[in-house]
Amino acid sequence: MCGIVGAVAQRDVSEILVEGLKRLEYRGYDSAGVAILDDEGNIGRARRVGKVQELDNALIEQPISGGTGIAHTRWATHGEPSERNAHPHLSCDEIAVVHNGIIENHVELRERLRGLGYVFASDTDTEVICHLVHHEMKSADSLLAAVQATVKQLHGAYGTVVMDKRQPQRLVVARSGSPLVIGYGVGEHFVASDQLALLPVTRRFAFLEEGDVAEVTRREVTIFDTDGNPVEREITESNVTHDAGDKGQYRHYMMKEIFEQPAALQRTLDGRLANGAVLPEAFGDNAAELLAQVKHVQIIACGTSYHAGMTARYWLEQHAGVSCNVEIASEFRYRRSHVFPNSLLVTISQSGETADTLAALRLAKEMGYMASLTICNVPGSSLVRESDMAYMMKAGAEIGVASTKAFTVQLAALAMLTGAIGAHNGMTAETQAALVQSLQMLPSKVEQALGLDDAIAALAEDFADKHHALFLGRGDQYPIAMEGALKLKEISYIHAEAYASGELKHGPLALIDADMPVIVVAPNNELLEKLKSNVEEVRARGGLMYVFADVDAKFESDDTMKVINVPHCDEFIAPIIYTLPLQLLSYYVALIKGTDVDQPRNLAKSVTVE
Ligand code: HGA
Repeated sequence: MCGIVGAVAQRDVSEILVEGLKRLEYRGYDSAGVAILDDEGNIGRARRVGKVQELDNALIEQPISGGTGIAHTRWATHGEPSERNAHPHLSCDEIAVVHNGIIENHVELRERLRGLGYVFASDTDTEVICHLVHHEMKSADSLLAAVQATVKQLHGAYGTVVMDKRQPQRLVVARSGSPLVIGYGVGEHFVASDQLALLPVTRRFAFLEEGDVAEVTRREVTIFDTDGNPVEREITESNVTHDAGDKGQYRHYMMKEIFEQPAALQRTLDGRLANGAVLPEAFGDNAAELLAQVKHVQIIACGTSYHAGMTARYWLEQHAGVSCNVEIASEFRYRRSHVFPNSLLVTISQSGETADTLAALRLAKEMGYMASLTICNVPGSSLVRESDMAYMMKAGAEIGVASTKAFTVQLAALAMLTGAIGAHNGMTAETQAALVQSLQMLPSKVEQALGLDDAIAALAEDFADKHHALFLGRGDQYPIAMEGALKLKEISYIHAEAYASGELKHGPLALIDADMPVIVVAPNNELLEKLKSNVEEVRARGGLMYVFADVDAKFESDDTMKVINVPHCDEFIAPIIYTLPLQLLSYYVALIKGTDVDQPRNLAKSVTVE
């Protein structure tokens, strides 16, 4: 999603800005731009639709240099992706602004500003910030004061950086709903929407909190809270690594990340299982005491993380003896819901900045949940900072927009949560030990499942000319079917839907014909016979099936069905194992279709807008 980079230095900052944008590219965006204040006090601006490389080429042809600058990758929410809508936006060639988020009262502000004589050059909501700051500068005694007055008038979400040519060598930044981090250098300072953008120039960061406004100059960073009081925000030394530059032997990050899963799972399990039990400390220092009191779990997430939560509902209710609800964050936050006694709120988000999930957490905190836990891959992210407990996934940076390794690591974390909560709700020591043993086998089982690579690459050919696909699963494999369908949609643009296969006869069976491939996930579990009946329902209507099945499930390939045998595994970890062939299938189909696998159209990685 949108990326922001800013710098105030003695040296030319153009390269720092462009390199920063490149590091945020994986999030998905449609255009990029930069504005730099040169030594003569003029703002030079370049904007391009498409990749940051286009912007880079433009800057090579016509360099813009100077010591203060801001840059942006835009994922359009208001106004089509075009050069005129790309950030930075200017007001009267004096103020430049970049912004992540959505200004909800932009229509009303736009009208007011038009009345004041401002002419709008774009269709974005962002441009109102720019003119509003310009207008406030007429009565304010500093850029800081003008921005403070401006943000009071904004409704919605923003992470914004403002530059004024009349007040050189400074940036003013403000955060409400979209993350911003300040990077501390020696005699120079930086800002960004994600620390990854600034790793080449510094490792010392302070994360702005909600409502903060900060003035950043070469020598000083001064931060003010919502009420305008000066505040200190802790400066931490980051040990985050950025491996985005290296795809290794792989053609795409997505493939690299699919094959990283054994290592990512091993990392997430290391040190968190001992003596046949899950160590509650995996969820935070204070987790042992809190998890012991849980009687109900409410999971909140979006997209792939939601599917991980759906799977966990089966596990928690079956093995941990607690009730569980799972809800999409954007629904939860706008609906009236009730809190059960001793309820644990669990949020799941790869980035820890998913706007809807973060808003749902904040809302839930006011609703009286016993405690909150986040399962998250990014240390220091908003969800981690604002939750009572945090499970750090340690999956490593995930660059591909379509989530792969983050999903299976989230599932491993939720399996551990099942053990940690179950231990206090009647899960026997034997069941706990069996769960731990299954988890310990995960990395090697995943490695084995990746051995299906060639077989699935061949299978993908069948999908190249298809426009629709149906995924079926039952029980804890139903969310896996949903995740398989989502992956196929995301990267190959084939319309795919998932159903709990018992639902077939209630509607989707009407869609079955030879042009609608049906993908079935069929481990050998207690629902196998039921699933086999559903398979027969499809066969009787001339459907073509692709069945991912345990050898012992005894499916055989014939004219209407291709069977791919998935390595045998314990039932508990089967949802994780069956995810892998579906990831590989969507990857190879996308490859054949020639789509942009790592940055699929219209999508963004870290969804920081509502
Ligand atoms: N609303 C602004 C910024 C969008 C954004 O933050 N995307 O991630 C625009 O449409 O330009």
